[in-house]
Amino acid sequence: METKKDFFLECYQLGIIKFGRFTLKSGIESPFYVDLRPLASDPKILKKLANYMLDMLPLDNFDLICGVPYAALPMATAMSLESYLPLIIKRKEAKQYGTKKLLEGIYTQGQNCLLVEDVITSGASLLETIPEIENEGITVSDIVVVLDRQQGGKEILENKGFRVHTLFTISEVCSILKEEGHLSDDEVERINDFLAGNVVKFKEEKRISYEQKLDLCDHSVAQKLLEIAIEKKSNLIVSADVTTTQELLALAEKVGPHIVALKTHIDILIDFNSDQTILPLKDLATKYNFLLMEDRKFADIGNTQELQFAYGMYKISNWADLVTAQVIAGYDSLDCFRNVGVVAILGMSSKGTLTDSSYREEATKIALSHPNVFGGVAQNKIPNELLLFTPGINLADSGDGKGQQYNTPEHAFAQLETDFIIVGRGIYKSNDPEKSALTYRIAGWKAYEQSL
Ligand code: S5P
Repeated sequence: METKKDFFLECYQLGIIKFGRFTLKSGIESPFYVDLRPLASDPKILKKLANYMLDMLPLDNFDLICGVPYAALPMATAMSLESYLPLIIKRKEAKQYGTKKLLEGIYTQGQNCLLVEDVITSGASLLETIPEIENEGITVSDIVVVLDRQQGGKEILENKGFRVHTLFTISEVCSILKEEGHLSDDEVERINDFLAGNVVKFKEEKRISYEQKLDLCDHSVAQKLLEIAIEKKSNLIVSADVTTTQELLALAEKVGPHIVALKTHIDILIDFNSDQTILPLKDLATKYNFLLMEDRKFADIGNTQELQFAYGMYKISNWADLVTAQVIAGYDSLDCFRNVGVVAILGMSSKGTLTDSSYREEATKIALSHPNVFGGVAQNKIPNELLLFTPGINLADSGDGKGQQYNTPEHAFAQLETDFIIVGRGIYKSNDPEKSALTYRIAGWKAYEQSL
């Protein structure tokens, strides 16, 4: 059976909470941002949400149900459909014509109305809405809320005699997200600080710039990548996970001006042909000045990797500027990658990955000491001597339903001090990949500059 925690994680996938640095309407800086409106766009989730909310209540107490405009309107509607409680609609502003009514629907004086709210912060919007309903002769005794931001609103309303039922609190949600690896200790601490009413201290330590990294990283491919980043003002790598040569080349043409590297999974192409795939791809790489990164994630003994790297139909060693490799087979297994740069897989972005901290520590030691390795793929900070590549970046989603877990460029730069963001579906699945690439490039560069 689905638990409330599972349900929350399902909701989280819709991108309802973002972590980073947000300036609220009041001017205060918050370490998180909540917007529950996406819940209404997933009918299954909305229906489940309605039932979770109704389950918390003694329904016999109510004659009517009403949502605080606008975000709670679909929630109240769904709850009405699930419970047969009649819905009334509260306007934000009275009509300028006709009845000038603030409440629409069928109701009579003396009825008790259940109020629905998406998020409760200070309680201000509820304190504004309740008298407007009560002015129509309707009573309000209970308020049901999806998420309590724990900033005093619930207590204010309870002190005025209302019963406030909340499905989730922000602390509960944070501990779920921490458990699932979506939040670091630092972030949780900052959120707790914020909830305790303190002005949050966002870390002011400076990361080192691409120019400083140029002095620190001596691998020629690392230097080339950094030079391109500085020249193009971009830290974006597009993951071209498409399955035909035509799509690959079309995508490279569109995103080429905005990227430092194009990441391929060359073995997913159904029509790979060295002359027709690689030659034009290399031309585009020269035309737009980006590198080719083959995300092969080698994971075998040195001898086999050497064959996989240089032989077979893909002949990766002939065209890739950099490759990804697991370090599972140990230091010597990486010796075969001559003439390319290796980005070691230190930690993965997927749910339940086995790359725990002790694995990452050992893998990082190998990455630091092997001359072929100049970077790492990880979801945590790595030493400055290595360039950090962070996949699992998406501005719109927080997951893909297949285990992928997404973060924003802001998170990757502010929390992980990443060097390069890797974006796949956020770009190649969008209606306008060129425009999306530009959006991610700007977001990535801004996040980099802000982290300096
Ligand atoms: O931990 C990882 C490592 C990699 S290289 N998680 C990842 O998602 N990747 C790759 O990045 C993955 O193979 C895919 O090509 C890309 C992410 O694609 P997206 O569509 O989820 O952005």
